[in-house]
Amino acid sequence: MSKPTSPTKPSKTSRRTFLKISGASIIGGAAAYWFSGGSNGGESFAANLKEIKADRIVPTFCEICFWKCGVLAHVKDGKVFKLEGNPKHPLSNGKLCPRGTGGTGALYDPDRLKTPLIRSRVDGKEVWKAVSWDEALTYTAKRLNEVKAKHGAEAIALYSHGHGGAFFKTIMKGLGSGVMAAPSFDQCRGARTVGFKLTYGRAVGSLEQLDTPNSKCIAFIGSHLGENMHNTAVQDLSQAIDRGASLITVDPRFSVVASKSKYWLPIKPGTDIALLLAWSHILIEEGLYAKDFIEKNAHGFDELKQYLADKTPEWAYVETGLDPSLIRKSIRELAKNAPAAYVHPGRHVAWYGDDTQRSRAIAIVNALLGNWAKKGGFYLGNKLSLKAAKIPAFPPKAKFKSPSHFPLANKPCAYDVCDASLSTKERAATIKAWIVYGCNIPLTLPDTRKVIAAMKELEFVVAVDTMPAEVTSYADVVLPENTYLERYGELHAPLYRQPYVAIRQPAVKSMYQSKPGWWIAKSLADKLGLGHYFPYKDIESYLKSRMDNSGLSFDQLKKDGVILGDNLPIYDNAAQMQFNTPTGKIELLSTTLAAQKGLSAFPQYTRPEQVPDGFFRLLFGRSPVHTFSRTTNNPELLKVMPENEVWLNTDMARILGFKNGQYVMLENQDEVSTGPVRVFVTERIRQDCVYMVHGFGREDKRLRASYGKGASDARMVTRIKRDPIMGATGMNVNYVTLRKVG
Ligand SMILES: Nc1nc2c(c(=O)[nH]1)N[C@H]1C(S)=C(S)[C@@H](COP(=O)(O)OP(=O)(O)OC[C@H]3O[C@@H](n4cnc5c(=O)[nH]c(N)nc54)[C@H](O)[C@@H]3O)O[C@H]1N2
Ligand SMILES: Nc1nc2c(c(=O)[nH]1)N[C@H]1C(S)=C(S)[C@@H](COP(=O)(O)OP(=O)(O)OC[C@H]3O[C@@H](n4cnc5c(=O)[nH]c(N)nc54)[C@H](O)[C@@H]3O)O[C@H]1N2
Ligand code: SF4
Ligand SMILES: [Mo]
Repeated sequence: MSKPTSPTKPSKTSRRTFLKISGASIIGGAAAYWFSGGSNGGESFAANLKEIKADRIVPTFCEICFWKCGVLAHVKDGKVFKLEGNPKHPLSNGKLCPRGTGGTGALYDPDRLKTPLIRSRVDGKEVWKAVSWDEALTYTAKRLNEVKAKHGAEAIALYSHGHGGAFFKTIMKGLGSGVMAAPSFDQCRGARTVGFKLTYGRAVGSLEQLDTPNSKCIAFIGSHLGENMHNTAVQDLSQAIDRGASLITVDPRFSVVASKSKYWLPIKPGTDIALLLAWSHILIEEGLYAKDFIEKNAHGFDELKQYLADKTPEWAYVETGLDPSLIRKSIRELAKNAPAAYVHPGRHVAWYGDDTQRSRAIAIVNALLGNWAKKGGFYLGNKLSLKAAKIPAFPPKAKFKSPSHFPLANKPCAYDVCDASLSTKERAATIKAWIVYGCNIPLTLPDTRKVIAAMKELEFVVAVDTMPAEVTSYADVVLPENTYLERYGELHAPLYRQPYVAIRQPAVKSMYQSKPGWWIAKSLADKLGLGHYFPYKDIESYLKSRMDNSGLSFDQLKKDGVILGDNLPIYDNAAQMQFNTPTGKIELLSTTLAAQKGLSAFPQYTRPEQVPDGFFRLLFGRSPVHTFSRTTNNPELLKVMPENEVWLNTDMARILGFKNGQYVMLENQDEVSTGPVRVFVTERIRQDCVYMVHGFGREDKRLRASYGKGASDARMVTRIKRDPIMGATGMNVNYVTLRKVG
């Protein structure tokens, strides 16, 4: 294939206005960026807001994604009419992202779950029966206790994602089951955690410890910040750009951040390790690496140098399709600005099955740049240590017996839990019941077909959700949680640049029969005979006691939504230069991996499988106005982006006869299909791949606003490549064709 067109250099003005996040006007602003790329048209709901005076303004934090920005909910006549960023909260600084602003759509979505439901049989037909909470919880407890009695506690698995999961983990610990899985591990950032732990002895946290506002040069490897809309990360990047930082974007697609970059490297998908090794090679060969820093802090430099000797840019060119001069220029740009320069570690890294080693390769380039605990590089952050509540000791946890073995998977892989729930010719299922909290498993795990088969085989499934999401369709019991705007939740005190504690508290009363997660978990625990693990009357008294015991004011927290801790040093701190690795150094050479049979001490590059003729590699990512399937029925956000599209290179569209806006079906290598979905014809993607936003192609008819809109990338992910180190499910290994419809 020929090389994609090179990016035009962004104008000064377009750089300056890069994704500025403002208060209520945000939808128009961000949408303009997104839609200038040619996606669906949209209108600003925020622009319609009249000057209404609130009866009260309630500080809380957002749950439209997992970043947890501080929100001010403006309430009038018992209704939330506006959400704004809390100026006191360090994650929002008075601003929300477009999705956060549209959080009222989650609250007032007419399709919400309204009552507890039990799957029942009437005249031989399966129906949902609306039941009381008492009936639903009594039944759930009975079924879970039956499974435990028959198969042991380890036959019960929990899937959770989101802040409320903690309450359900308490139930699991009380039951004595250690089978607690989350898609944020093997479908998301687990490989990054393990890769950085192997190299630096610590993970890059959920709030990535990147000193972006002070950075002079940043390289993004497929991290599409700006479409990936983590509020503070985007605000920080906007500041860096204002200060003249140069950006480098490595992406097969001309992403929003690529359009703001000095260099775009339109890499052949799946070849990033080759580029990263060549970058490291150049740093060493040209003597551009941080010599003193490496000498003092790193282990295995000489071996690395030797390993990289033949990993030249010319070698990488053959693999990546990237011009050697572009490879040289881009790494010299990073080196010139180091240590105030970094390669972004990414977040969703479950791509090609080489994910831990790719994360290690990123960690190694950063080590060579000497940016650890440096201004403009990685900072290490601090957190407030809040006192935990006193509860009785838990029984010993029965461990998950995974059907697969990954030496450094430090928690159960979500995929393996599903695998263990499904009998095969060789083995019987060992997992018999699921508790699912806030995860839409059929769209989240690879191979929807397998998830559905597992859910059908399970003896019991209870789903706690706000929406009639696909996962609820296969459950026995559905428990309607209220939205974050109707409930209290656990305190939030993360590791960050500035330590703080934030509160989630209700802005309005619970709607319908929905209940807060803490209440559901506590009431279920009572029925299971585990009530002693929730030794409080209500959550307010629990939160107050935690704050009191930590010497912090609960009243002030309720009033401001957040309390800041002391600003401690975050750079050049001796304590931060201690590395919790076997050698006590930054392990360029991983002694842990070297000791494992079949694993390699350095990141090894393997050429990805060739895309079969007539197919495109399927890539996927985020839209600034949606979060996975969480928001694709949100009436406010649907106004801005009602369906997803499939990006197809202009030349390929011409050759194959596809027109912009035309609807097609997607079919993959396993003859699974999804759609119809609109084609977006663009020069902004390589010829060998197509791209779509995850979360659309909804399949439950109860989701009236989104049912059948767009296509499901999840349906196309029928193949995976596992990371041999920690089990990440590489999902970018599927191929699709486009079939004309109508
Ligand atoms: N094909 C494909 N698969 C992917 C990805 C991809 O891009 N493509 N991305 C991967 C990544 S990075 C991640 S992190 C995971 C995300 O995986 P999930 O967290 O499972 O993502 P969602 O689809 O948002 O599912 C969230 C569910 O929670 C429900 N929900 C929303 N708010 C609440 C609430 O307040 N309480 C409760 N109880 N439920 C709530 C929603 O209705 C929805 O059913 O998916 C991974 N899987
Ligand atoms: N608006 C919004 N923001 C979000 C989320 C959301 O749902 N909505 N979800 C949040 C979550 S949980 C996560 S994990 C992050 C995910 O966001 P990111 O960490 O940014 O990661 P991905 O979604 O994997 O990245 C997709 C990008 O990688 C490119 N890509 C695909 N294959 C390759 C390749 O082989 N090499 C390179 N170099 N690039 C490639 C794609 O073209 C695309 O631009 O976003 C977070 N932010
Ligand atoms: S980044 Fe956006 S959606 Fe996520 S918590 Fe913040 S405001 Fe909410
Ligand atoms: Mo994620």
